[in-house]
Amino acid sequence: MQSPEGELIAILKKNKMDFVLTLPCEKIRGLLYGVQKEFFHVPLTREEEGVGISAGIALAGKRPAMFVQSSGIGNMINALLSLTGFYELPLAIFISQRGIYKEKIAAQLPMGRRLPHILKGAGIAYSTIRTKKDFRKVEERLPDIYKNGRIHAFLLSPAVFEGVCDTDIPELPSCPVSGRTEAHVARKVKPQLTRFEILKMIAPYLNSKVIVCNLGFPSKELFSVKHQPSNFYMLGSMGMATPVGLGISIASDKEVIVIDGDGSILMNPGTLATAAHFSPKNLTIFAVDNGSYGSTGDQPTLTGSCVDLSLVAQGFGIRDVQRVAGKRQLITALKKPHKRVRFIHALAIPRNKDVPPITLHHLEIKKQVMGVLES
Ligand SMILES: Cc1ncc(C[n+]2csc(CCOP(=O)(O)OP(=O)(O)O)c2C)c(N)n1
Repeated sequence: MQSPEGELIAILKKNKMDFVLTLPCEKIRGLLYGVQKEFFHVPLTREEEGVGISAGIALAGKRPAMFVQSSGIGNMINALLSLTGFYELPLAIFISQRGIYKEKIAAQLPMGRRLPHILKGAGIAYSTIRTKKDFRKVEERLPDIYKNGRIHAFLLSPAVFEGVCDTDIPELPSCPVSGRTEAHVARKVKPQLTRFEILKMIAPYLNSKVIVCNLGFPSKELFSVKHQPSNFYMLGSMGMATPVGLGISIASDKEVIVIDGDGSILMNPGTLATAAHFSPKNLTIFAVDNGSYGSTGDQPTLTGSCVDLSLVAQGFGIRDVQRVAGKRQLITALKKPHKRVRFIHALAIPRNKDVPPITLHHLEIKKQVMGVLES
């Protein structure tokens, strides 16, 4: 019997799909792996970017399809309406709809559950895919999308792909460490530690500082390594850790450390310019660069190949940039006094630690952090 991934891919092939553009969700990681192998793959840094690239692909007469998480639709709406819809360009969007089936992450509920209403309000047609039988809706709709220049969203329930990924899908390629930029090699800074190991090592230096931590495994790992009332765990909102930390640092005197990730920084790099502009001396951006979207299954990000986050931070105007990897370098960097915003680029190897979920309610997290900020 064919896997659901295989069935869906067969339909896409039959309909002569040319390009797939992806930003991962762990609920469809098997499907992502499959489409990547079968079609020309464009890995995205932000979902909105994919709408633009798809428009270009469609203008060139080819057939694009995007694979994203429901949260990513929030990053796409303007471009979908003012570009794809406005110019009547075709786009099939396959959305991993969170918040509707065995959801463990509460922050996925607001966007995931409202998604049909949001699409309706935006005038974007959609079909719900609850079981494999619903794939016939994909078969029915695809010809119209590409023939008549329409946008159509397919809302994929995690139930459809439940359980199959782990058995059927070969290992995802891990971060191509050897492909890291020459600058890394020249400075002999090679990743040695996982994110979890790094967090354990820096934990004593986080004491009583305000910590804003990246979503997913980074927050869960920090919670298990060192919980303190001044930790603000991002439970959703990819790309927003650094902006939140910047906001706190310009509105208070407290020392703030943002623990961010390469995928999240690539999703919203412009905020580094704003940080450089204000250059708060109480702000540290600690970028754990494991060359992958760790929380969704270690799909490689482009820092594993062409992007050097140290140079990115410098290019956006941050003057205090340090690239570190081993324990001694990590600690020295954190202990060093700083007079302006600093960017500590911590190279890491991929992999998550199997840690329990965060047991605090999100409003409790807020209350604890606000309590510290008021004091
Ligand atoms: C807008 C949006 N798109 C996609 C996701 C799914 N997602 C959650 S965490 C994550 C990976 C984050 O990667 P990175 O910032 O590099 O941190 P890492 O887990 O590797 O430490 C992704 C893609 C999301 N939550 N929101």
